[in-house]
Amino acid sequence: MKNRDIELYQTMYLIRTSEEKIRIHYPSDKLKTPVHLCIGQEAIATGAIYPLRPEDQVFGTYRNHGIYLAKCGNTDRFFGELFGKETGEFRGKAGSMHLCSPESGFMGSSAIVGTTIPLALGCAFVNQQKKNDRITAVFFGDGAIDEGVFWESLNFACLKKIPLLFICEDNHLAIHSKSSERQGYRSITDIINRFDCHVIQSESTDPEVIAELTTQGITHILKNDGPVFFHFKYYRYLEHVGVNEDFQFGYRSRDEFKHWQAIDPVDLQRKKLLDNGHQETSIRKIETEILKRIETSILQAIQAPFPPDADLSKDVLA
Ligand SMILES: Cc1ncc(C[n+]2csc(CCOP(=O)(O)OP(=O)(O)O)c2C)c(N)n1
Ligand SMILES: [Mg+2]
Repeated sequence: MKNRDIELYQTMYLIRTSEEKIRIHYPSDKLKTPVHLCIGQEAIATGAIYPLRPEDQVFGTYRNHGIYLAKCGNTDRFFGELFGKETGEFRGKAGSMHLCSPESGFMGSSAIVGTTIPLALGCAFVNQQKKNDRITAVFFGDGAIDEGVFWESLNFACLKKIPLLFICEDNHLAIHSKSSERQGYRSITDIINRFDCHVIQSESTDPEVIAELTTQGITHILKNDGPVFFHFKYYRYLEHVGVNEDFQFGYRSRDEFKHWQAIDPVDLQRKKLLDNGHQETSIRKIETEILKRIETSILQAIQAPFPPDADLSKDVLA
């Protein structure tokens, strides 16, 4: 893993810059989809997906841009989908909230909280039956823990030692509701530790730390020791859905944000690259290449045709 520091930075820079571009284009109404941005959260998808192999599988939520870009990285199909075009991953029908790319191992995402957890469980169960050593990871927010299906899935996974990584991305918010207003317990990890489940927790915004912890989880799974629950904390920089800051609504304060901004994952990793001896010019070169790639994909998406009207009811179950 000689270039791990730079590879992780490239992925995080790709995610951050793609979303910053979405912020610019969103008000034009050309993006035909609501967006739930993951700015501030990049280290988790980047670090957790890094040790996975191409054949390993991931599931996500509507806040999935980081997962898509870390696992599939196809900016042409990514922006094509967001702009609702024929060139999109699902020819414009999935939008941001249902992005996935099964051939790259991104198996599904959904707007309905908690729903991909049992799908991931089923997928991991198949892998276990086939003894194919594939790993499945499911990303979900702290709000999904409020859903019964999370507990049913966790219970079954522990009982049957299912090779599944439960990755909880905890921003302590479900839209505007804080965990303390929703949860009748203090520590989720204390509770899950009572299950036959390996628990790993971190507040780190360093993708190398997340990658190390995920590697530990994978090792646990490959020994057939059952599922792993990761509790990763982060801070959502922007509003729940949309592209703006929302500190004016009073449900959270800018002071809280400042603490997390000081440990911003992208900035930290860039500083680390310089400390590790990478030259400023070579970092800039990488950034410029990624930026160009994103701009080209956006331009292509804007120019691409919409799917024909006749396709409206194609691939739709009714
Ligand atoms: C089953 C279900 N209940 C309620 C909603 C409305 N809803 C949409 S997003 C959301 C918050 C989920 O929070 P969390 O899982 O922590 O994810 P985050 O947005 O913080 O990433 C809720 C309640 C929904 N989409 N699905
Ligand atoms: Mg949340």
